[in-house]
Amino acid sequence: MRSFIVAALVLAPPLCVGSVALAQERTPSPPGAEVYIISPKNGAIVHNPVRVQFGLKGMGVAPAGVKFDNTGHHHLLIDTDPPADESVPLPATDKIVHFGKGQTETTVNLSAGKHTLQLLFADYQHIPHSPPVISKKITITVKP
Ligand SMILES: [Cu+2]
Repeated sequence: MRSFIVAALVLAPPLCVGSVALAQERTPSPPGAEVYIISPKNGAIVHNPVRVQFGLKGMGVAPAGVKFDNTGHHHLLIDTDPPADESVPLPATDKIVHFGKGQTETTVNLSAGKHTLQLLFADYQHIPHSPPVISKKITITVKP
């Protein structure tokens, strides 16, 4: 019992420090880091399933949960803008798709018509780096 209390006291301070640091310090991205959509190209007319290939320069891919300098994992933004608050973990929605296993491509099925695609890289906790590593937004047209 006594040792349990001691352990709790020892553990408590680092947890507090960690949560404060989380709110203030984002994982830095190295200068020149770049994420981009290899394919499809901006303006492409495509059919389902749409194969999307992710490009990355100056950083490495690591699975979510694995903390390693200058790494992160891809997020595909479909028909949406990046969240305004980039200091919190990205939500997982139909429009913000996480590739936490370290995938570098995917296939999506989209309704016929125009769609936008954009890649946002984020750290092991799904929080965008500082400065954020984000691709240009491309527009594609999906044929019925
Ligand atoms: Cu993620």
